[in-house]
Amino acid sequence: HGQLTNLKDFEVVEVLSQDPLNKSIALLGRFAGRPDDAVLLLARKPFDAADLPALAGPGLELQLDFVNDVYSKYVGRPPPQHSGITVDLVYPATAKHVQKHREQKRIMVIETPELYERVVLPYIRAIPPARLQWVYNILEKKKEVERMIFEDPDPVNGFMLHPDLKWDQTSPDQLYCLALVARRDLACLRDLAEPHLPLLENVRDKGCQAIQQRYGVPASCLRVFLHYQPSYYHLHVHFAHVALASPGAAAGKAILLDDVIDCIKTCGSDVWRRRTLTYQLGEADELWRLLGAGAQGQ
Ligand code: M7G
Repeated sequence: HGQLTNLKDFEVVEVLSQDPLNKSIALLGRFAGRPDDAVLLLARKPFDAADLPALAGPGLELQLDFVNDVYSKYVGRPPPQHSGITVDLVYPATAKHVQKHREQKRIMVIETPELYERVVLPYIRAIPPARLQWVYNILEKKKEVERMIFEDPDPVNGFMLHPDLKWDQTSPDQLYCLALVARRDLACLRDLAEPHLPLLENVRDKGCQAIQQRYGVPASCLRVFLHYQPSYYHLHVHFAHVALASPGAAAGKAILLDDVIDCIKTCGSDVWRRRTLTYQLGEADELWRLLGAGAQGQ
């Protein structure tokens, strides 16, 4: 699909989830006359201090709600250039995309090395490579080229750093960037061992440096982590501002890159293969069924 200028043909089929705190909503919909599903994510943008003179000034139209003593409340209508919302569209969306955004019961699962070898590894290997197309598009400089923050082209220890889809790049205290490693043979945390230490340290050090240079956010303000389980099995590292409290930064999902590195150094090269890993899964996740998560005692 190409570029849209409006959503006139979009029909909402279902509200998948809502997050009043993050002021966001996920919708399932279709475009008139087309059979494919679309996932549409809408979110209110955070305030940008640079917009304030225009926003908290003559441009803001006020409609009174009430006045009581020194307290008053209004509904404000900002000028159009400051009332933008972020709109993320996945189209055509697979059942997997829909399921990922649908409100669902969550459960903690305990993955032993045996479960990993027997259930999770075959699951990862069976994922169609097409699901990583967006990653390869970035690595081959076919997409998001002008968004690139940094590149280390080394085929073994190299990586590319981009703003994450989740971040609209307005406020540095919402910073969220993503490092995609250049090599394609590492799927996830379980694959990491001693030979990968130079890669991991390179991503951490040069990634932090590039973010400091571009956005002025120092390494001490960055939460640098991997996901287990990730959604995409091409090794990547999340760089999020430490002030961001997103579910993706929570225990049971995020593992700090420094801990990944230190664990290999202190516990041995194959530690991430030997460890039992506990993490959260959504009920709609394919792995939930494969791991017999319902049968794990919940
Ligand atoms: P993950 O740990 O595999 O899964 O992270 P999660 O989505 O459950 O966290 C993948 C990361 O890649 C997420 O932070 C996404 O927001 C980000 N991401 C996903 N896509 C499809 C894109 C994309 O097309 N471009 C960019 N820049 N980031 C993406």
